[in-house]
Amino acid sequence: MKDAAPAQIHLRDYTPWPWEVTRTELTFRLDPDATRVTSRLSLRPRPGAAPAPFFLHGEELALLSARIDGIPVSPSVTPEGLTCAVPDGPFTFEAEVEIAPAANTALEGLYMSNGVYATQCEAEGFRRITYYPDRPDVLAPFDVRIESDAPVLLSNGNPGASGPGWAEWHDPWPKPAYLFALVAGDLRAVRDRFTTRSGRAVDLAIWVRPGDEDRCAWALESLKASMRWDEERYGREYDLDIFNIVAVDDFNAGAMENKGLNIFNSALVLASPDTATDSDYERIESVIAHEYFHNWTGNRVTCRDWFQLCLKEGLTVFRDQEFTKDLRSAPVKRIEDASLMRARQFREDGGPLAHPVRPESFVEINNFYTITVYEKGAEVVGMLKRLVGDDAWRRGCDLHFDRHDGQAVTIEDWLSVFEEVTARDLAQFKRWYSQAGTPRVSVSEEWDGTHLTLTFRQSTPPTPGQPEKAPLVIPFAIGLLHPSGAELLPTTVIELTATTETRRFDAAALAAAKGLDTARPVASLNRDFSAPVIVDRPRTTEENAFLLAHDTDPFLRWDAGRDLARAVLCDRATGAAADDGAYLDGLAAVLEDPALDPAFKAQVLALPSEDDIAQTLADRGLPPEPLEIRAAGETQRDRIAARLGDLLARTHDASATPGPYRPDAASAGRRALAGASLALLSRRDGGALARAEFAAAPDMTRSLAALSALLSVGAGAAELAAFEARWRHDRLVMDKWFALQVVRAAPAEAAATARRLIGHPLFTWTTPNRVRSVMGSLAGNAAGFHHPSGAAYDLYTEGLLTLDARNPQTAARLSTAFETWRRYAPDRQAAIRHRLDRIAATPGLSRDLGEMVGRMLG
Ligand code: 0A1
Ligand code: ZN
Repeated sequence: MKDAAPAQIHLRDYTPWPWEVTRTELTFRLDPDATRVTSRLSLRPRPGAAPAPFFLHGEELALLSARIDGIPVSPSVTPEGLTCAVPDGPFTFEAEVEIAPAANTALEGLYMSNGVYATQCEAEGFRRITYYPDRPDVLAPFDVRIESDAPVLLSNGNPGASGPGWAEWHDPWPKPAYLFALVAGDLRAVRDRFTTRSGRAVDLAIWVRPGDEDRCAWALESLKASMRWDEERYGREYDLDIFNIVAVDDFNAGAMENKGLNIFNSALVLASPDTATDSDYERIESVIAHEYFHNWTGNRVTCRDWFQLCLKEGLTVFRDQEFTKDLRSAPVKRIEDASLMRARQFREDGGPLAHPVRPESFVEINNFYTITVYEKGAEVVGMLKRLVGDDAWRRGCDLHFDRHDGQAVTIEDWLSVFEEVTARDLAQFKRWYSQAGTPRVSVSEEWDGTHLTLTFRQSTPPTPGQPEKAPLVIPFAIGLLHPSGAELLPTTVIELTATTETRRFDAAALAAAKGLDTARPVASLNRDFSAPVIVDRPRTTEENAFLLAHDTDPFLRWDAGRDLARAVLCDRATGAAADDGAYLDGLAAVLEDPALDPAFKAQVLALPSEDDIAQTLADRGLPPEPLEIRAAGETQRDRIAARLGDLLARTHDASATPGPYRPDAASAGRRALAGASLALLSRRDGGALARAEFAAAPDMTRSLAALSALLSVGAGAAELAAFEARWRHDRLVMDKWFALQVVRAAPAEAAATARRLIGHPLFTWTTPNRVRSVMGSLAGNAAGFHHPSGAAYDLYTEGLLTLDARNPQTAARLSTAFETWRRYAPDRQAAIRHRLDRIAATPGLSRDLGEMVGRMLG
């Protein structure tokens, strides 16, 4: 267990470490219960450093011996690390420690997953391997020797000498300890080769458990595509002779960019048409790219301290988003990213866990690998690119890489290269990094018969610790449309900098130039989701219908359709009269339009999430009632099926993808549309078509779509059993089986379903994917999670506590299910508060979960 009263760490307290590590040599003698790690650090004082005690981080280590310059010493040891007296000049520090990887269920440091040794050192896991200055601004070249009878022994960098039972690795690129990795076990490689554009031959290998070799082809293709893309788009080449990726089943996150040895959650590597869905394929492609891109944005240029996390994460997410846009459909990807921001980041930004993209304090850094740091961080990078333009963007990135290669830097360093390249002052823009909360841009319009005047007013609500907000630089893309549907003003980016700004457009002249009559135009606001803000300019049903039919910006078309759906669902959920005529007409027109991409149609066909409706109601001061929201969605789906049934049937049939499964975006889009149509059609036929499709499903995408459609109409018991019988042996497919039942359970049955699955022989608290498939899915079933019986709250609370004793990081992440508690009516607030209080009062709570619950209650 961690500290009882842990301290806050503040950005303002940063000081550099007084020493430099010129070389790190490590030897591992692996054993599940008693691994011996010997370390030899070559150190010298950092020039100009003030005298300070020599402290090395270390947690849960048994120190066996320590030596300075070869002479035994007895450091003073605390649960956080060791301190000892050291010489004034250069010296070596050696230590031998013992650790127990098999007992490590927290999955931080060195642990075991199905008999394979693996590491996870970001953010502060290396200190569970040996004593070290475990901070990202201490960089060193690493030499590693592994002794073990495991057949495969891997670490970072290039391979050195090896023999039976041992192997050596040398990483020439200085790196912080968080990028260290070691893997050992019975693994098989699927290999390929990549030649960089300057001619370096790189051996690529994906290491998996025996039997999984035939599920690596997609990950390898994605890796090669990423390597090529980074050369073409950013001029960045790979810099070692070898690039290894290892898939492990037990992993707290998605994947990790350790230098030359990426370690992945197996769910983000392994794919075959039989076992993985189209979304899995897309995710794998983007996460492989994300980790690969970190080689430059994160590894070659790293972060000075953990407050700068967005420096590597925001930028790398932005780069992986660009990669997906280039390989797939840019508008569809933009809609996905904007939906994620609105669904998850706006929710975080509007609740008790809100924090800036660059936080200013933390108790446990693992709690800040958030949607805000990653996704809002990427949006901030995207806004920067939009503001400086493509050309300056590339020159700025080049300068960043040239200037800071091998360094650990800050957001100030990052912004200053763009200031230099553009001669533009980015001081105000920097507020995006320091101010939490989702900005609102309210837009009012004035029409005088010839001119349209738009007035923009920006504000950012108070967030924890930040009562007052200053205006931001907001690149706000707009367009104007003539009532005939013609575009009068093509996409134009307005830079909003003051609290209130006004722009006047000569609509008469714009119309005349196109040979059109003068008429009041319709404004299309925040095109392409150009800024991560809430636009406060309620659109009428007519305006939404018009934009859905005519806007040239695909994001706005989708957004207008979403607004129509949201209005209908909010009315239904609050018992108001709902008129869905315009919405249904708009849907029909989209489905009938042969020019539209099927993937886009599938996005338009999806209803807003229950959480979206809950938040919309809460914003209007109406406490949301999750059961009513569920009922509103069910009614609406029935109505869509009744009204558009024939069209949906035609859409479904026309979206067939005959022939062998291909994971490309066009095929996946057709399957997405077929699946969305099937779900709605099942409401008319009681699941008959879905049952037939399930029986004949040629791949996992269609099998799961059919099963999901069946479960959502209360059918599918036989199919669930058949699915289990077929896939029992396959952990990744079984995660889908666990998750789907909980997500699709009726509200009154969700908690009982989850409880039953926790009792299933294949359930385990030690594999995060499995825990998330039940617990995460329960939180995702909003009407089930918030059922008035409180059964889900109880189960979830028990689950968090059970998990916390084994894996604090994953428990802390799952606890965010409660972050919205203040949006509900008083009785439900009290019910959730009671559970949060119970968690907070639990003796021995981890620092991770303790901090989260404290902030949520705070
Ligand atoms: N840097 C990784 C994410 C990551 C972060 C923390 C982890 O364990 C605590 C694991 C992975 C990425 O952005 O992909
Ligand atoms: Zn990352």
